[in-house]
Amino acid sequence: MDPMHILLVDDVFSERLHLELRLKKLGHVVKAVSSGQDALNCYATFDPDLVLLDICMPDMQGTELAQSIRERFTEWVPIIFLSGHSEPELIAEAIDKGGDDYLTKPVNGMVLSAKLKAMQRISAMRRKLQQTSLQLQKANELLYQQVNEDGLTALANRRYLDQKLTEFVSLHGRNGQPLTMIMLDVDHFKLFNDHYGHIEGDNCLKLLADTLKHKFSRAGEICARYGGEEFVILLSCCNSIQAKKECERLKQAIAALNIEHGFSQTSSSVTVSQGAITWIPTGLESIENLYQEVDKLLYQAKANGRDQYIT
Ligand code: GH3
Ligand code: MG
Ligand code: MG
Ligand code: MG
Repeated sequence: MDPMHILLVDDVFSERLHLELRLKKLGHVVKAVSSGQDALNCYATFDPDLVLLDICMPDMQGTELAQSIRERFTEWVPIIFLSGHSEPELIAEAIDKGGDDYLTKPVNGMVLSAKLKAMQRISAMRRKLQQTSLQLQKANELLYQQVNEDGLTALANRRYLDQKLTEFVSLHGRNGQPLTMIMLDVDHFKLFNDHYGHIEGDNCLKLLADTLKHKFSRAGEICARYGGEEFVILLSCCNSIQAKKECERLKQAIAALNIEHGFSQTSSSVTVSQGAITWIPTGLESIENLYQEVDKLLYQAKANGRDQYIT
């Protein structure tokens, strides 16, 4: 089995040294300290698999130190007490205060090595559990990402947008602040695909998504791929004057990308049309109605000639 990191705490130099040498002989990595405070100071960096803890010490009793370790460090590590006393009440009290086992001094060699083996088994299991829990955590994060993220653009997807819009509506319903929703749609994108191909079309959507991500990355700002070549931006605490400014900035930022679109009937580069609604939510709005409202304005922007916004 793997050697353990053993933190040995004993105030008596000769006893500490004697035990340290025996543990090292058994192949373990040992950090030997003489006080509770020293033990606490080196605990996190040494990262022990086992703590061997003398009970009678002048600065801090071993049982007190065990309690401190349990309080400060959430990860469970076995603690074995060492003591010259073998009264059942003392043993019971020590275990009650957070110890896992108890050895009477002078420590018998066979008992020590048997108990260390038992602790090694526990340590190995603990490490395995930690690994599994880490793998689970990673799998969970990946799952969360896959459930909430659009695969092509890595923007939030429709599912996440619906959830955030519901949350924002309810939050602004309580705080009385205005909420803005912008919906944008790429102009003549079918013609773009038809002439430049679907892969270039995908690249264009990614570029647009990166621009949105870059522009709206603050807390209270959400951008999502609503579907196909349509995107939605939620702006928390954004009034109608600011909303207009944001639409204009977005228009400029997309023009600055200068993505060639020789077949657009609007411009020589890729443009978007935008609809934006700003309102102070009651908290009772249906999100489907909100999408319909903003879509109506977007439709007007299209009908008016595209490459523009209606707020
Ligand atoms: P309008 O200005 O009226 O919006 O015209 P449009 O051509 O952009 O609108 P239309 O709805 O006719 O076409 C949308 C196009 O978007 C058609 C579809 O193939 C394309 N599209 C949707 N999703 C994707 C995608 O993920 N990748 C690519 N390359 N194209 C997509
Ligand atoms: Mg002592
Ligand atoms: Mg569309
Ligand atoms: Mg379009």
